[in-house]
Amino acid sequence: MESNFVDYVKIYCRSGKGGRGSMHLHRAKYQPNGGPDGGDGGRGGHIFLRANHNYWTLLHLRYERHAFAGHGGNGGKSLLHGKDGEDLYIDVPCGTVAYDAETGKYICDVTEDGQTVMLLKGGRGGKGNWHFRSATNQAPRYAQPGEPMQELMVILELKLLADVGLVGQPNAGKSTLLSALSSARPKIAGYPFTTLEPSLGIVPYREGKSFVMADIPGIIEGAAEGRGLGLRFLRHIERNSLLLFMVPAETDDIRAEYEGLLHELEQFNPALLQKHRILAITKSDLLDDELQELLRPTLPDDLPVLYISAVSGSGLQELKDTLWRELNSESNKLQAISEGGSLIHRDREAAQLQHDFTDWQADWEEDDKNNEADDIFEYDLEDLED
Ligand SMILES: Nc1nc2c(ncn2[C@@H]2O[C@H](COP(=O)(O)OP(=O)(O)OP(=O)(O)O)[C@@H](O)[C@H]2O)c(=O)[nH]1
Ligand SMILES: [Mg+2]
Repeated sequence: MESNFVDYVKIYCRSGKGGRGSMHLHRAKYQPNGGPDGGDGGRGGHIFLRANHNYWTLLHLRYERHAFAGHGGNGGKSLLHGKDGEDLYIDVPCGTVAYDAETGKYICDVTEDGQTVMLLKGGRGGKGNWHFRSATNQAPRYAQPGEPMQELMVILELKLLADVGLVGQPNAGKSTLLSALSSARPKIAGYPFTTLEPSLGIVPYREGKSFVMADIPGIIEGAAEGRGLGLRFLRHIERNSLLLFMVPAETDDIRAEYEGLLHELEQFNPALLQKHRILAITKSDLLDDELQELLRPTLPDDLPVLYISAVSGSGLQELKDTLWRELNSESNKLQAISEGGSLIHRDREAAQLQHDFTDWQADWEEDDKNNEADDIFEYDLEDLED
């Protein structure tokens, strides 16, 4: 089955080239040397990345291998200005990050609906010969070519923007909790790896307030090295400001399981350990009160720990109160501001890029062949400086 959750695409982008300036000389019946009247070329189209809250994934771009902006039109006689090339907007969900596919370098990200960032600038149009008339040369027979187009292989990667990320082994009850607290309906079942792709839910809180919770696939030992569903989804919790760890009540050694999860996160990105954490002991309906008290002293004591049951509903209000309090604590907000940059701006691993590189190379070459034909004039960039 093909997944609808697409959080990674690669697109070959090309801005438009600038239109050529015209070198037309005006001729009319009684004006044999009417002078230069060649107009300027239009500018080539830009390529923009734009956040659009109507999209939740990059699915709509899955088969979009190319993004070409329009070329600028050539200038014409009678000072006719060439038409500007059409700009192109790549619409993406909020939380999309763009990387240069060749170097892995971070380019930009868009987070707010409508936020627009230029990925590639269109070439400027060349000036027509009219600009070059002078006392010594009243009929210049040259004009500028337009600036060339620019190209870029871009990787777009979605990082979900949720306030709370659920972290737990498969079967911990993450999806059950999300469906108990929000109107999201992720699949729930009594076997590991029920959840194969992240989903988001909006959790209503008191007085019309709400926060966003992300259910991601279960994390197992070795996830950071790619075991299970691994690495691929861990990046989605890089942007959550709060992590809710979940360990089922029937686990033999709750503390060890919690520490194992911490370890996987640390392997993936040590900065994740800076985030505020809460531990929920799930399925607590399986333990009576007495047993819960008995277990207390063995639980980790450096973070808030709560017993919850998504099935009976016990502890859920207290959980929401705690999540809300932590989300709004001053230290959490300050931290979000100070570290926000370093987490999301990490460049991508060169090794992975190399692997990715080969499958689009063929495409790109093919494309080049098709487009060479109309690039016949030469550019002199120095001429183009304003
Ligand atoms: N008794 C009890 N069972 C629960 C509770 N929450 C979840 N379960 C059961 O635990 C099993 C796993 O629940 P899921 O919510 O699918 O677990 P998950 O963490 O999303 O699992 P993966 O998606 O595989 O990572 C299901 O059979 C649920 O019915 C609870 O509070 N009490
Ligand atoms: Mg699940």
